[in-house]
Amino acid sequence: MSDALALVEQGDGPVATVTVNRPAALNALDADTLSALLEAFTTLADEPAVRCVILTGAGDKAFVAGADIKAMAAMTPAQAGALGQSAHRLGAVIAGMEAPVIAAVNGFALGGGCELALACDFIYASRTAKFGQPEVGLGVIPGLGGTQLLSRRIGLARACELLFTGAVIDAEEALRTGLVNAVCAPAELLPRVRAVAEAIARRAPLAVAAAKRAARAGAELPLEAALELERQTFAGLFGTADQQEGMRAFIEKRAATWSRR
Ligand code: CO8
Repeated sequence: MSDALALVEQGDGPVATVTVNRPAALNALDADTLSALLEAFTTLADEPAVRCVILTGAGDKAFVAGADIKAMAAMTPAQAGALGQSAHRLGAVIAGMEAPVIAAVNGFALGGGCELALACDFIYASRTAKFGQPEVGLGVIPGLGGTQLLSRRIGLARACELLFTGAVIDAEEALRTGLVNAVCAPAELLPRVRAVAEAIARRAPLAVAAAKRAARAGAELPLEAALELERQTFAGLFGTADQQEGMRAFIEKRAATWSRR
């Protein structure tokens, strides 16, 4: 395996896989790993041929075991602020890119690792996965969006319990709370996520991008404004070549061929 901190595999297909690659440190995020991830996602966001991205961790033990505690131990507030800024920038790139991003959580997703998974559009987990925000046990709080994203995913009270206790939950509990969409046997995780990613990649590109935009932006708006955003986005797709092709293909009982126009 290459020694790049963020491995990107794409081949000729529409699905790219990004692997956080620091297995000796359970894929903990230091500044270099964050930069490598930021560069990988920024590049993928600019590639229209990429229709869905899978994010996972190298090895069979961890997705990401958090921010690198050894690197953070001596940080000043200014250095921590800079780290938090690149962490938030990474979350913003994942949220803002057209292609959906699926986290395939194959082990520990703790602290920044749980947050990185939450920054993705949705999460599939291996039965061995463990989730938690243990930061309060280290004298800090989450810094990659966890104080905000966790409550949006599982509700404020459940999020507060995890944030205040630092408790670690297993994949089944993560499934029950809605933190993850599905739990699979370890060997089935990547094939299953790949099948979901390929199903997404077969759908109309502009429509998938519009659905992601409307769902994500709308979730931050009052309902009326969110529905207005939906109306505009829905109407804006009419007249596109893909809307015409998609509906014609249905009527003619054939598969659609998308042109991304
Ligand atoms: N940082 C640095 N090194 C780590 C980390 C980490 N988060 N996690 C594991 N490692 C290293 C260990 O130090 C060890 O290295 P070495 O062999 O050199 O001692 C190696 O990975 C293997 O780990 P363990 O021997 O500890 O493996 P175990 O199976 O015994 O335990 C655990 C696995 C339970 C996951 C354990 O490693 C652990 O508790 N890790 C720390 C988990 C944690 O507290 N994470 C939260 C960190 S704080 C945070 O994430 C703040 C988010 C800020 C976001 C903004 C920036 C991105």
